[in-house]
Amino acid sequence: MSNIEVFVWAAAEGLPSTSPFCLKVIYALRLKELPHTITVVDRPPDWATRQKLPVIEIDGERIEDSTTILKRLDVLFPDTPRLYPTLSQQKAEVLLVEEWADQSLYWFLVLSRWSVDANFDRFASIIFGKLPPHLQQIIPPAARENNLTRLGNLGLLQLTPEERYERVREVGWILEQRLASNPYLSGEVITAADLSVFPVIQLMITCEFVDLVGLFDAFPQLKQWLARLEKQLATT
Ligand SMILES: N[C@@H](CCC(=O)N[C@@H](CS)C(=O)NCC(=O)O)C(=O)O
Repeated sequence: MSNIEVFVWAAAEGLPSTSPFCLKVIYALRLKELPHTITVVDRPPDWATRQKLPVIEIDGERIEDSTTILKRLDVLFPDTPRLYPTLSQQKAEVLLVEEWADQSLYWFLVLSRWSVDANFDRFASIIFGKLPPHLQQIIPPAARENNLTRLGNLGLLQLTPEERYERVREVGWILEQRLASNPYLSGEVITAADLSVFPVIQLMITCEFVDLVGLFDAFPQLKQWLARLEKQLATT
């Protein structure tokens, strides 16, 4: 049996991490039923050249980036459920959705979490709450500033609250259309597409973002998909 250790940002709100990329990897390991250790850290290990999480160590092999990790899991464990289909057209579709989730959808989570005061306060009390008082004055505002700069560079801070709400509502609508004829985003089985989108929506709902309250309630297929994944990806 392989020795697998995944390094993630803090657990919170009943979930094993606050990071959708970390959740994506944890859920992939659960789907494949691969025994693993989850190590929660407050900074990436020194060997992580990109200084981002998640990172994983599999029998001494160190891998960075959630997409690279998921692809490697399919190679290393070919007898477990595949995350990427073998047929080219289906695989292309999964990669497209994964890229959209990681590079576009993800930033709407960052936008709500770091730019809306009530959301930030709740998040900060969880992840920075145990810092000594003198660091509480320094680290949370610096981290917030850093993320606001990233959001500004992407042009997302220019959106009005109405535009932001509408963009996320449209995400719900897009997913609802995709799920109209299939139980999962790319067909009959869970793939990397579901594992990339699901954690972002799950965090948006679980963290009770005040700017997005009830937004996904209007989409019945989406709600069923969320419930299905929550059940299938839960620990037994
Ligand atoms: N492309 C990377 C993105 C990972 C990523 O952005 N992780 C965030 C947490 S959600 C992080 O570690 N941020 C720390 C930082 O940017 O300082 C992946 O898919 O793993």
